[in-house]
Amino acid sequence: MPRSDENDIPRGISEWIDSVAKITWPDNIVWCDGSESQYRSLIDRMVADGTLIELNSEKYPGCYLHRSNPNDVARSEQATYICAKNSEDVGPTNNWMPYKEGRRKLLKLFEGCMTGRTMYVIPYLLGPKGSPYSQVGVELTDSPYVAASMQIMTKVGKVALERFKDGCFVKGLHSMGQLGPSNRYICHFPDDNLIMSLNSNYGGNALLSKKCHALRLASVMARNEGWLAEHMLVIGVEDPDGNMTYLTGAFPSASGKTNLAMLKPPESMKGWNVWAVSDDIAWIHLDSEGRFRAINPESGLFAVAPNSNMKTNPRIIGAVKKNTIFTNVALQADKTPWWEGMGEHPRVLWDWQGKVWRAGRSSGNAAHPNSRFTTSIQQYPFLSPEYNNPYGVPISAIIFGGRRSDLIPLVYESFSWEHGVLIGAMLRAETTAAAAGEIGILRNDPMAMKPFCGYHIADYFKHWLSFRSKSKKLPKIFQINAFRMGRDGKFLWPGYGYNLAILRWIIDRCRGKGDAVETPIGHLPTPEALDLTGTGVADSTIRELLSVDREGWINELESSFRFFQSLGSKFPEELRQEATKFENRLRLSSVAKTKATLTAN
Ligand code: OXD
Ligand code: MN
Repeated sequence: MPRSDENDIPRGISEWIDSVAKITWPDNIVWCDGSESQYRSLIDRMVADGTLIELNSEKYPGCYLHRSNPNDVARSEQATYICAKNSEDVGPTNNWMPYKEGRRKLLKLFEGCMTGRTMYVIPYLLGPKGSPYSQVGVELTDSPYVAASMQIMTKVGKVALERFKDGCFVKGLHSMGQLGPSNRYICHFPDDNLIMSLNSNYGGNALLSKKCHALRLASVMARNEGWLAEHMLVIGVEDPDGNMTYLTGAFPSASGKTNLAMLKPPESMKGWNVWAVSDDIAWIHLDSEGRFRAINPESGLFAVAPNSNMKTNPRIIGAVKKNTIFTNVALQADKTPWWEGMGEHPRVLWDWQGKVWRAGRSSGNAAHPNSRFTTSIQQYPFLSPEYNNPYGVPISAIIFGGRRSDLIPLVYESFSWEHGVLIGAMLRAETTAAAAGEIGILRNDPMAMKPFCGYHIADYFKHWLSFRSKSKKLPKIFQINAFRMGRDGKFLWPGYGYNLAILRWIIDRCRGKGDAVETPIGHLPTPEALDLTGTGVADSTIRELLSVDREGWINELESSFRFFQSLGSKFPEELRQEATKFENRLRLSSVAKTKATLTAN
């Protein structure tokens, strides 16, 4: 058994490491202590063997480029399984592998897979130090890229072991294997708090703290213990008087969540600011007064690079210019990173696979559309001062969103908690490059959790509904859509910094202000209730953005009914009734009435 610098390695952990070493046969075992010197030696080793390329040390100090195996550049949803005893525990939105089969199959595949390699032991803490909501995990991996990235994404070493008190920790076993698509598995065993991941080095498949622990396994724990583990950003919006309102937002992968979390207010909204608590994941607990309080379990950002620029996310551009691991971006001659949407396309550069890319001669993207940067969240200059609050921040509103080129208005508010849950359950969004597969396909992604809910999604809806009886201070629920397009295929809304206009209306509504009209889908802002200064959005455009297409919504609801039907008998009756109420509202209203209501205001 390896010894770490810590004297007392809890028994449960050392026994587990021994048992894994017996199966995987690593040449040696290295304990990760989270120290700067160890991070350095991991990096040096990877630079020496070509796993990392050092970037321009003057312009990008402490930054490196990693190029993945080309078949391993996104989350592999096809290869992701929940290994529970019954398929009914897992539901139709997950791949199921029977528990025993999963254990047997994976243990066999892991046999001897670390021969000739080092096994890194990574004890990590998710959440603020000293928080009752934080959790400990231990990832065992033969990937130095994973070991170094985990040090950015979580709190590694002593801080985790100190928190380990009751014998409870999440076990993560990862091996690069042959890094091939065959026999690639990302398996979750909720009954054992165990994750086994093989043959991928991609962040979402291999940094087991992230999607596997903080969402899939944590969602199961949250259901059992009465809290929520969500695919949500968390922000604090500060008004010109210094009042802070905290909001969470669930958006499918690569739908602008990071940009919204890092929104820079436009010139026209002086005195406002947005502080990031989380860009991807929120753990939400009810406090003793019945308020939702959210923490960010993560310590780093693993975000999409393409299209990040001074317009879309000016606040991150400077922050990733030091101590950052870039994955699958393109490389310029001066050894600085480049990606589509960064600015002018250099005439010659190396693409994400290391091939020469020449303007006029090469086709395709130079950077992979899902290329990423991994950076400590501490480097982000507008990190909320409450980021480390062990009890989290009090949430006033939950926002659902996603890429929808049609139908969904710029913003609207639900009538009630149950109606808000229905809006989340009905969420559909266009697929993005974050997961392997076709891009731009509209799919059901309830609460942006389709790939991340570790149990039956119908039970998950039930769990959301259960909060109604637990608190009278639940957040208001909204849906937003900054991606609606006009007939010419152009976005109707300028987005980015101007999304603050949407957030301000949401905050107004939370404070009992903000003019609205009642429509069958919910409360929509009147055009005058939105601060459109500087947006350049014409009156007719804002009316289009706030219009309700009754026929389109009836079709949307029909499609949702089909989806709900596919979830089987576990689908909660309460939600079915809510959907029927919605249908009745739509059918009883006429297009004319809806339009009249909107234009009357
Ligand atoms: C992510 C994702 O990487 O959602 O955050 O895929
Ligand atoms: Mn995500």
